[in-house]
Amino acid sequence: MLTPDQLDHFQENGYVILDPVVSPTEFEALRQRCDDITQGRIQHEGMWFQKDIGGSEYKLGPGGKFDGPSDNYRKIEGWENDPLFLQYMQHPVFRGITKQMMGEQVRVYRAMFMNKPPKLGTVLPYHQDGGTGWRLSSVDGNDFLTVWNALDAATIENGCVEVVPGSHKLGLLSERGHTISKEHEEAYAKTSVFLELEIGQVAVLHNFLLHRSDINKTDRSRRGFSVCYIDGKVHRLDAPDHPGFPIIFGPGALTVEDAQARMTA
Ligand SMILES: O=C(O)CCC(=O)C(=O)O
Repeated sequence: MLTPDQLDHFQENGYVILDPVVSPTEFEALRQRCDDITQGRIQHEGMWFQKDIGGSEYKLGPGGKFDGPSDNYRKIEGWENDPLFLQYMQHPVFRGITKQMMGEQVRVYRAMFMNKPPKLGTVLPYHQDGGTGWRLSSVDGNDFLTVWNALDAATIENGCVEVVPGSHKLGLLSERGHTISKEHEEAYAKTSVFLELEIGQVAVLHNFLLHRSDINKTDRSRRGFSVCYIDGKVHRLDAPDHPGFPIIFGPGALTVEDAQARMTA
């Protein structure tokens, strides 16, 4: 659970930074697992890969199945299929925070690796997470949380996440798509904070918080692992009866044992 001070910071600013929730050795195993996946030594059904094409414009390459060993993947989704990452996502700290914010049953909208490869990286413009912009039934900040974990040290130079404190109070600006308009950016993104994080640190973001990230000007990668936890009741707007997203906490939740069994099958 967030402490009262952390909760105050979150409510006032729309984000809060946490110290690592696992030991350096356990976190190193996650970093190693990332390498195993980007290099194809471990592969899971249900993962989605996109390479980085780099640049200061928001232009993205195609995505799809594993596309060969590479340090230049920009985004990889589907980490709930990996037992080690699933175990991390189900850490009691995240269980506590999501219970505090949303309740008993929590689903995972997406669990993704976001990378700014050395001397590459693509600008990600200011945007909000979730809401009707993502065709989700979520309407307020009590049903959706983004938890961003620093797999590498994140700095201004290598393209750390940048946020506009307090902007979550504006509510949902992006009705369609998830980036905001130039007018909104000029009006609301005047003061920002760079979330420079040490390896293993965690940023908990309100879904309406305006955030962005830049290219990587260094020769060190900037890898992050970002999990969007949603209230179990949130559904796709266009498919209200669809069972929706995998359950991560509560009855019927994914289990590490099942993920492990699929891996060794
Ligand atoms: O990793 C980044 O640069 C941005 C990630 C992001 O926007 C998110 O996790 O919601």
